[in-house]
Order: sequence, then structure tokens, then C-alpha cells
Amino acid sequence: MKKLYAALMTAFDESGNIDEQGTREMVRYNIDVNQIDGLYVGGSTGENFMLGTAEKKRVFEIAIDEAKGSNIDLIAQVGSPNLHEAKELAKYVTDLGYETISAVTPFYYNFNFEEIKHYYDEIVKDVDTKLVVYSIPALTGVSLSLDNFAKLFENEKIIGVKYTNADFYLLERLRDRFPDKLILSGFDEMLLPALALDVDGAIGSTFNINAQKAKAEISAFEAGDIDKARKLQHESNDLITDLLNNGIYATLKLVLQELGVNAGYTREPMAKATPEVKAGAKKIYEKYFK
Ligand code: HMN
Repeated sequence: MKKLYAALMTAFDESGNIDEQGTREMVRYNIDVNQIDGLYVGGSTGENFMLGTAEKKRVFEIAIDEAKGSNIDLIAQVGSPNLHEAKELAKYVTDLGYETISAVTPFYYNFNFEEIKHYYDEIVKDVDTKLVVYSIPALTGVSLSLDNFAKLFENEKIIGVKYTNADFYLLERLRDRFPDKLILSGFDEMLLPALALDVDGAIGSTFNINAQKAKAEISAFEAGDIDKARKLQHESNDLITDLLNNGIYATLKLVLQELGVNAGYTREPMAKATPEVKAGAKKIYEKYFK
């Protein structure tokens, strides 16, 4: 059975400080209501790249603490162009009990592939945890080729990739060349074509509120009912289109509030939700969740 992971959001209070209780509530909601298979902690959706090191550690602590007793998978995204920080976080989450880490490709400085390979080898060097490469070219500007992945995967601690990329040719080539590597799809609106190319599961922001439908789609796909899977993807994409048009992170949090979860605010420099965004989120809630 293919797995569904929610990309955990971080709740902030109005001043931009981490709201621990709200963040815990989102972990609980994913476990109790969404019955999610796992959480991706510290990713884009967690607004991780706007957090300081101590704050990242706190989010990792909160997630594993709140999830204890459940048997969901937790993946900690520790990557950062600050390699010292990435290594420190890899060690930190390993000591906390995370079994899998992930690291975004280092961004901003146009690192060459040798530098990127060095970055990944260094992150896993002193820890026992396995690593999933986080590839998201649209946000990082870093594209990895098939041969680049082959070189990264030579390190046996590097077990797969979170693939947030619309290049399905490369995805097909990856699956064909690395049948034993873990490939987790990252674009929720492209879940069905990714399933068709035999990904092992998916990680996404919208699964925080749309997990039931995504799981039903995976089940339909696995049962061979492609018409049903396509219909469910179509329904999800109506929702995802509305979320994207209204500002995805703020809207996900506002919809979660409507669902009774204290998801808090986004952090600056992300803009605070305007009255129009709030009204848009309410409409989305009423259209899809009432
Ligand atoms: C993460 O790192 O938090 C997510 O897993 C990223 C995930 O791939 C999301 N991508 C971004 O937010 C950039 C998607 O769930 C995305 O939000 C969704 O497909 C709508 O485009």
C-alpha cells in the first residue's frame, strides 16, 4: 500500500512566535482524523526556511513528542545551505528518535554537483538515519539529472527522493533505474500521474485537510479503478486550484481553523491574511468541507 504523508504546518501566534499548542493540534489532527501514514516535518509547508536553528529543533521535538504512541512514520527535513546547521539538525533529530531524515538540495549559490554530493555525504556521515533527498527545482532552482541521482544513491544511507517536480519523464527513468529506492511524490495535484509511474507514496501540504480523498484515490488506483481515481483527482484539483488562488499556506491554516484546529498564522515575510483571503478561505471551507 502506498503511503500518504502530510507536510506538517507550523502554527505561529500573531507576533510570529511558534505556537506550540497549535502545532501539536495539527499533529493530532493528522493522526486522529486524517489517519495519515506519516508526517514530513520541517519542510516548505512548515515554513522551515524562515525559522532559526533553535526553532527548527523545537518543531522536531513537538512533532515526535505528540506522535509518540502512534505508529506513523516521521521524516525530519534538516537541509539548509548552512551545512553546519544541517549536520547539527541531522544529529539532533537522530538523537530524538527520528529514523528518516530528508534534506533539500542546497540552494541560493548555484552549487555544482560535486558540492551538492559533498553536502549530502556530509549530512549522513555521522548519523545512522537514512536520508531522502528533497528535490524541488521550482523553489530551489536546483535540478538533478538521472546520473546525478545515481551518484547520490551510491551512498547507501541515501535511500530515495521526495520528488516535487512535474518532470514525469525523469520520474519514469528514476523508477526504472532505481526500483528499490523510495520515491515520494510531492505535487498533490499530480498524484495520479505519479501513482501511474509507481511512486511509493506522496507527501503534500493539502493532505492536512484533504487526506481522506487522497487516500481514496490511492485505494482506487491500487484496485485498478482508474476512472474513480481520476474523478477523485479531479475533485482534489478543484480544491487545490482554489487553495492556490487564495494563497495556499494561509488558506490551509484558515480552513484548519474552521475544522476546529488552532493552526495559527503564517510567519512574516509571508503576508498576513487579509479580510479577502479570510473570506476566500471561508468559502473554500463551505464549498468542500460542510
Ligand atoms: C513540504 O516540503 O512541506 C512539502 O512536502 C512540499 C509539497 O511538495 C508542496 N509543495 C509546496 O508547497 C511548494 C505541495 O504539497 C504543494 O503545496 C501542493 O502540491 C500544491 O501545489
